[in-house]
Amino acid sequence: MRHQFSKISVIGLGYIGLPTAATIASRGIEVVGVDVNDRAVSLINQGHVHFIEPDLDMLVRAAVTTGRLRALAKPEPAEAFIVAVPTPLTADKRPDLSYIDAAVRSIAPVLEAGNLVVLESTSPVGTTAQLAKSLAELRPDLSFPHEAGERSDIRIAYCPERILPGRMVLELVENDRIIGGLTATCAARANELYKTFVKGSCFLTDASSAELVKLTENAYRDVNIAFANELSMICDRLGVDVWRVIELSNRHPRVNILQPGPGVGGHCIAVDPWFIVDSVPEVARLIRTARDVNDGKPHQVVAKIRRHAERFKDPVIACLGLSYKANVDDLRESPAVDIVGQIVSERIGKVLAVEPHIESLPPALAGQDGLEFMDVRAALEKADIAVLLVDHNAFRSVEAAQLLNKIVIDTRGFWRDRLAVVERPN
Ligand code: SAJ
Repeated sequence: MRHQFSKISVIGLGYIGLPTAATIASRGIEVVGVDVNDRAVSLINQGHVHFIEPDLDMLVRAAVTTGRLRALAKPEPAEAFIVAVPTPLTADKRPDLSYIDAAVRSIAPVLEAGNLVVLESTSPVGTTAQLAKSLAELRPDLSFPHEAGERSDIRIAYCPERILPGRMVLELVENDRIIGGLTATCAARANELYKTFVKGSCFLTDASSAELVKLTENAYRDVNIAFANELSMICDRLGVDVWRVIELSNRHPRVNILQPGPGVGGHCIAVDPWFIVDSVPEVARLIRTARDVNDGKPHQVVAKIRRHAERFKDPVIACLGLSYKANVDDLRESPAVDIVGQIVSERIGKVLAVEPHIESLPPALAGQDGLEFMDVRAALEKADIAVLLVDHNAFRSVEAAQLLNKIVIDTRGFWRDRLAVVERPN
């Protein structure tokens, strides 16, 4: 067994990099976090976080206070580099790997023989091999596994993150990990790194398989959510309660249907299946269709709101929740933001937007006529139509009396118990 790591660098201090960096630091290892966002670097160095995630603030504060976590704008030498930068989609739904390219260029000058580089960013199959080639071009003085095999100076592996926003701090330690090495030695070295903080099992494989495992996990969930969303549209047409149909179907020992919603958001499930579609468009037909079904759901919600709003002269519509899912402040790819944006731009009615996890409207919605940001109580007092878009715990306290005599569009089935006692004009 090689020596333990004493200094690790994490490139990218976002949703994945920051919890990873702080967790490794909590194991007594020196961690240097690198980010191009000056505000994030400065906040972290003061022991603060730049997004909300349960328990992360405490973890980061402890790591910074003990001097084990430092944030910098540029990498410095370390024994291992974990690359956790975004891999968004381009406008034509293709993977944008420019952040990985920038990370490669930033670490190349400080790489030393014996170093390990692990890519964690969700990536199309072949990206880790390409990362090795790019580093080799920038550092011809070092040998890399795609050419030198087991004798390479630099070890390179892929280890996808799998943590669920809202449970990140826990899942980072508890979840099993998949480690794909460009060689067996690369995988074994990465395994040593992850064993310093992962309590779950680490399964070793090759880099391409590990890349596809990550995409498969999220595409699988997307397809299953698409089934639930399609079912909700079928039930709407047939006048049947989708929540009850799912509840009862799930009493079958081999059926486990997920929950319909206003659409699929976030930076993972709504994005990653496209990486598979982009690689093999002629084969990935079901995965592609699931994306289309889930992307179509917000339009169906808007159509429903439009239909109900037509009954009012000047409809006031309260939209509860803007984040992409419950109890997080993350608005990325949020169907709720799309829905609110569409109602406003189509001038369906006056919109009162509520999101307890943020302080003001996001740039995509701010400053628009006919849209106000307010708390849930005020919004429900004024609204003719109440649309529940996110099942935040904060909305549990809404009482049946606050929904009385309103049109209620509950896209998550969250208020079913209250709606049973509310007189709901239809
Ligand atoms: N959603 C539904 N119905 C459901 C479940 C989810 O409509 O029954 C919606 C949510 O409201 C949200 C979207 O799907 O808009 C995605 O939410 P999520 O909780 O399913 O997943 P993410 O995007 O927060 O995190 C996923 C996780 N992947 C899997 O569960 C396979 C997480 O483990 C990954 O680490 C993460 O993607 C990632 O970073 O890839």
